[in-house]
Amino acid sequence: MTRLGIGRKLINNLNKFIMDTKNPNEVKNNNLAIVIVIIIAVIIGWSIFNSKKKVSETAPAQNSAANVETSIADTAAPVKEFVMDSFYEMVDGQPKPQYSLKEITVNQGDLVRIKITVTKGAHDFKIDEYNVYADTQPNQQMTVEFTADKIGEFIYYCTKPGHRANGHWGTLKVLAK
Ligand SMILES: [Cu+2]
Repeated sequence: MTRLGIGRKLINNLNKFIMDTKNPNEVKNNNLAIVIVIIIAVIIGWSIFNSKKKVSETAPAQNSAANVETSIADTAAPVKEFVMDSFYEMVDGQPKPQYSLKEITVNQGDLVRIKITVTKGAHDFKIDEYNVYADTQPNQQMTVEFTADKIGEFIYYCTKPGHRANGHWGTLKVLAK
């Protein structure tokens, strides 16, 4: 806009100069001056047009890049990560298998990531409704991952004989958005 301002000022000054010149002998010179003014105006106008064109060419590219980032951020599901041990302990001479987390609460649509480490005994991990299963191996962290697309309460449990009945289970709560 400053270039436009300078251009206008220049044209105004030249016009003023032409108007102020009353001498008829200078009419031809005036005509020449008018032609020069027009040429200058065209050059300035052209350069402004080009500079605006450059801006309008680059601006949409930047906007679309920003839109892509936004849409990725909007669609990417929040990740809910949990870490738990899977083990048994002796209670009154009886083995009590269990997960260290008895309850997990997430929101519908969350990407749920559960890292499970078996620290004692032989166990696995299953959620029937989500078709999630991990044959967890002793002393190594194993990860299950799924999208919590179903609302409700679901049981995660160990399928080893007698384990679920003896307490090797927990509750996954998926809350509506
Ligand atoms: Cu178990």
